[in-house]
Amino acid sequence: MKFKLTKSKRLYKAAQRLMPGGVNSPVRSFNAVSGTPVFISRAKGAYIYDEDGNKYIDYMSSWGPLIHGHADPDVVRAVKSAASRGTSYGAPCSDEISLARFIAASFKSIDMIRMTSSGTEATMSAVRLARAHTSRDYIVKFEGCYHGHADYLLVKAGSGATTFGSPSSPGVPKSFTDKTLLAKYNDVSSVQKLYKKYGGKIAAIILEPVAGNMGVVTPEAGFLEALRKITKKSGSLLIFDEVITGFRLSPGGAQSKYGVTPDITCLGKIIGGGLPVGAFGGSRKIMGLVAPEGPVYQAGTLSGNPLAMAAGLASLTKLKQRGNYKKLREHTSALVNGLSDVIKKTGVKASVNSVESMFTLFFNDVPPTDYESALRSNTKKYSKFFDNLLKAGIMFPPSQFEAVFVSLAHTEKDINKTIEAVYKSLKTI
Ligand code: KE4
Repeated sequence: MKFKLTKSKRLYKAAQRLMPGGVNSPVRSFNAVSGTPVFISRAKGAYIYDEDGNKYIDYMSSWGPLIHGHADPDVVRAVKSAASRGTSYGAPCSDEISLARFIAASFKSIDMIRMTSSGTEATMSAVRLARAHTSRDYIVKFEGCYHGHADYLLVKAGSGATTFGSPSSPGVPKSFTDKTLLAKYNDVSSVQKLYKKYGGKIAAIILEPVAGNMGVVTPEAGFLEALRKITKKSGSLLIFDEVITGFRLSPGGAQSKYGVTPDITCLGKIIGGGLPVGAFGGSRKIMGLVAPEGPVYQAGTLSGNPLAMAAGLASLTKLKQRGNYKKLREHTSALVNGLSDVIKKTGVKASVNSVESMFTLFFNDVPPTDYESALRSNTKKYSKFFDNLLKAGIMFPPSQFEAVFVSLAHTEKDINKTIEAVYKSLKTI
């Protein structure tokens, strides 16, 4: 069947009249690649289907949450059952305790946790909490890391902020970002320089312990340990934004994989099983400052929503079953090894950064180690590559500066089909 996007094109036109860029989140607009976003009609397991009936092997996984794939039967059953008892109470429910208990048992840095409805709220609240705990105002973030769209974090931010060329967005008064200091990922000296100048005024360092939002960039040996040492010595806090890596890299996230314990952890995506969720957690001493126990105000109408709690619990409980992380690792390495082979075979200037079940294929002969090197990737080639794959029924993320996610629903057959499609796509570039 000839690949066509007639219905998506029509829907896109209607959407553009009602929503900025026709979408509710910029990266979905495909502006960075082919241009017409596909409108999805349904999804199941590793596959998504658009309104024109095209079927895709999905590696976006809704930007990370769907570690079991789409419409996982256990997650759907949990959501249906919760919904039959009401969709939101505006009052506490026992599933909030169950999910909080599950997460606290998985992350030794977390005694207490506050649920939110997005990763943005989680990181925004974590920074406020760190500032209150230390009575200091400055924060350090890394170029290329993305922590959601809170004003003072939209500075040289990755993900869509980079894709659409507004890493430091208009509409954010300079005074809001004056206290946001920028360092270079994997460059400890850039952090030391900031601490030399601002040391006693820095409340916290916030980072993605494995960056997913400049494409996948992994921490070099000693980098995370150095940040832990610097923050401890200066009385500032270390915040790990594990919205992507939490429960993806290991049952205890990046902090358990790399053996570095932060003071505050931000979570999202996987812990909500595909429903709106975020969370931030830490020691009793730090989290005890959060209202109503403490003075640091933080709130949310749908925080701890019973459906999101039920979906998250079902997803995490299932993920804990033996052999799942091993299966994710094996499938991802089969795919990544296959991609490296076809890159070599075609001679295309490209490289892959990968860790556990997330990776990025960069059109860059040197695997990026920071924002600067990631930005040297050839985004025009990525756009062509993405488009070829789309037409071959493979959905990679529609931007060079995002992560590809492998789920437990991807089969060996899917992996082999993907390698073949990448080979064909690279040959035409
Ligand atoms: P949300 O507010 O989008 O739930 O989470 C913000 C966030 C925080 N921290 C990290 C490490 C994140 O990756 C994100 C959001 N990720 C992007 C994609 N890389 C979400 C996709 C989108 O913006 O539509």
